[in-house]
Amino acid sequence: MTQILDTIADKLYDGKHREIAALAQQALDEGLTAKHILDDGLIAGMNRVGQDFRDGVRYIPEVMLSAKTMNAALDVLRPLLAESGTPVAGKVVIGTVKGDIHDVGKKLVGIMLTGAGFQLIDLGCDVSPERFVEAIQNEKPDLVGMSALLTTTMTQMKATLQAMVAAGVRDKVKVLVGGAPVTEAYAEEIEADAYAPDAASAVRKARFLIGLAV
Ligand code: B1M
Repeated sequence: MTQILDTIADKLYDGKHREIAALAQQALDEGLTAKHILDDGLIAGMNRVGQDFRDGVRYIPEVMLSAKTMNAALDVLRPLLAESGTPVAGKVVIGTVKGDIHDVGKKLVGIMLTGAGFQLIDLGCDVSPERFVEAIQNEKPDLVGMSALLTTTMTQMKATLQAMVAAGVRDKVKVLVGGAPVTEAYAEEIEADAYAPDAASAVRKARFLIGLAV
């Protein structure tokens, strides 16, 4: 049963983006859940990539291929991760902050929010404070989600919150923050409304923030 998960983790590590969709499908056909495949195959493989990237054993082009592989697998798992009959819960604008191009975690949070019934406006990566403000003015969301993966870009969350205050839109939305270097303490410090460590808790926090049962 775990053989296929080990293979998925290895292929993710090796950046085999053309092979991963078939393997993800095979794992589903073998009866594994999308969450099991995500947590114990894909994310397990990505954690190894992260360690070797940090240690200088893995380089940017290889890591980009691993991210591409992750995205190809998410395309297969998306309908199952997002499966729900939930009526529209609220509208969310989400983006990775300025200077940061990591998009896998943000996408995953978006998939889970969509599955929980949220209408999602994904601004993509490298989103400036001005673009977040513009999206709040145009889309009138209930919630704004910011993702950051770098200690150097998480400061853009504070800059974005300040831009929201300056534009007079801060009190019109709830703000949820997350991403590997972000913590509960940092969220409190910058006066975000909530922090979530992973995609599943992002859904719980989002529901709580807009007053739905968790
Ligand atoms: Co980058 N990178 N990277 N990278 N990269 C990290 C983040 C790093 C930890 C690697 C390491 O050294 N071990 C390190 C950051 C160190 C630090 O600042 N503390 C790092 C670095 C240094 C860099 C560069 C600076 C390298 C360089 O150029 N010298 C550079 C920066 C580029 C930039 O953004 N300006 C860079 C580049 C890249 C690639 C382009 C090669 C590629 C990204 C491609 C892409 O995303 N399309 C990449 C990757 C893939 C990684 C690692 C290996 C994997 C990230 C990932 O996809 N994780 C990463 C190491 C690691 O995290 N293990 C690393 C899987 C994903 C499912 O998890 O994104 O954490 P994650 O999301 C989680 C939670 O964090 C949370 O939920 C998600 C699901 O559970 N979450 C939220 C995320 N957003 C949320 C929002 C929420 C709530 C929860 O609410 C709104």
